Amino acid sequence: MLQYDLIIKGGTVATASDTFASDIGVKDGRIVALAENLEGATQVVDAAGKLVLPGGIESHCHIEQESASGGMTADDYYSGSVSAAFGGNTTFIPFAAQHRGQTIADVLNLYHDRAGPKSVIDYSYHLIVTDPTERVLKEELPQAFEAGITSFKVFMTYDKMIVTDEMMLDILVTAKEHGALTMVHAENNAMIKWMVGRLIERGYDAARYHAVSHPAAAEIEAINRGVRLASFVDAPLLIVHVSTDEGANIVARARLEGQKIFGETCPHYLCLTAQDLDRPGAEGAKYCCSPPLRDEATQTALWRHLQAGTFQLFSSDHAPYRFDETGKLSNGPNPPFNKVANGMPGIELRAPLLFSEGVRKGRISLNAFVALTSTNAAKMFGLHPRKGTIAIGADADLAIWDPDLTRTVSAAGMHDNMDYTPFDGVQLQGWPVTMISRGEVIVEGGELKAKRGRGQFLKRAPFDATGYSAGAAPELDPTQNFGATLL
Ligand code: DUC
Ligand code: ZN
Ligand code: ZN
Repeated sequence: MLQYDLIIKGGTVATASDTFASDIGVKDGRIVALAENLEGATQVVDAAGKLVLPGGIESHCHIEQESASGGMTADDYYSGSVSAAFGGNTTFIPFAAQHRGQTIADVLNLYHDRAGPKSVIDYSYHLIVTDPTERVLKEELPQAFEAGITSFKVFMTYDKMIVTDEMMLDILVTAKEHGALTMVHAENNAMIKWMVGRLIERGYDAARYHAVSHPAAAEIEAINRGVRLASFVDAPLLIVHVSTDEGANIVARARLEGQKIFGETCPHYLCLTAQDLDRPGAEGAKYCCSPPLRDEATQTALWRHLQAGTFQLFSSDHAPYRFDETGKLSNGPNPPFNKVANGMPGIELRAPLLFSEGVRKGRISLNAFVALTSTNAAKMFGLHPRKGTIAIGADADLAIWDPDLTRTVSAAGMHDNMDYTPFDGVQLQGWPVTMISRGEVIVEGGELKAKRGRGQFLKRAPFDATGYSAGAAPELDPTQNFGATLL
């Protein structure tokens, strides 16, 4: 009998810490051998001259999700997962969004029905919590955590989603008690509304004013407040889609103080600027996302923060709305910027952009690339060591990259359900060419080999807060507050 189901032969293996020449032996979907010259498999994949990396984990994307105003993303769990797979990913964690009045159980049932029959890669969800009632906090969220959904996002902006500071404190403490991780969209609602009001009233309604209406100061204020609130109660908090230098500085300082504060940034903040919004007609709408695109000085600063370790995660924030009446133009062919759906596609380009702009241009190491696109997400979201690494016992989730393959990005070359890509015409060097999920080849030779619905729901472990030394504020510490037990 042959010892292995699959051998990946002759590649250069890289993890978040090491790079070495090795074959990989796979049995029953898991890695069982790392050695030179393995023999004896039903199937052999030749990886000579290629890099063999842990499959990417895309931990921030919007798939088959209704926005608060009712619009549906263009990708469902089939097209979204296929596009993710072609972009080097074997796992993704989209959002399951609660709309006010919905129970968490109803939300999860809805998303299980959406994902289960369609996803070609393994998946979980982060909840989006917009209605943190007593029942949600005391019963419904703990049940979701128990079921392995151990992270959720809240919003400090948008009237239909915003949570107050008081609610944030309740939410953060609930998450901390149950080993869950809170994620936050940090922008100051009042500053944005005030800016939008003035701009529209004075006739500045073109897409380029979207960036003006979401000032850097609004993000900085909210990141600062979010970090203060989380640190006050000693709860973990992940600031998603950080788009400003000062916002990143706040994250970095909090981490230096030992706070459980984490940061994420996205390809568009490194590769595009607000100038991209300034296009003829309605074209600029393609580049409306929140937080908005900034400037070149910010790009440089965000690269520096990626290099310095401020950001643990590099995510696409894939939020696909087509450039037609189903998406960006749902409020007419020339909509004012405040009536344009927020978000851009990018799930297939997240890793290739970071590889080409980061690894190939010498800005980050190959191992940092693996950490930012896979390992750190596995650790933060309770999937490690099953996912996010190449080690004995881990799932055989592997991305075989051709580091020299050069391609020019086009919408037609993507596998999502979109009609544009904001990165059109960009030349990238280094692409994933073969994708393996639990030992099964799912992408090869430019073709999808995976069956619809083969992806599995992943029950995730609680958040691991080991190694963060700060405690709650003295006023919450019974040894310093005259004995009051408040947490
Ligand atoms: N936040 C996101 O994370 N994605 C799209 C829009 C938004 O507000
Ligand atoms: Zn957001
Ligand atoms: Zn998002």
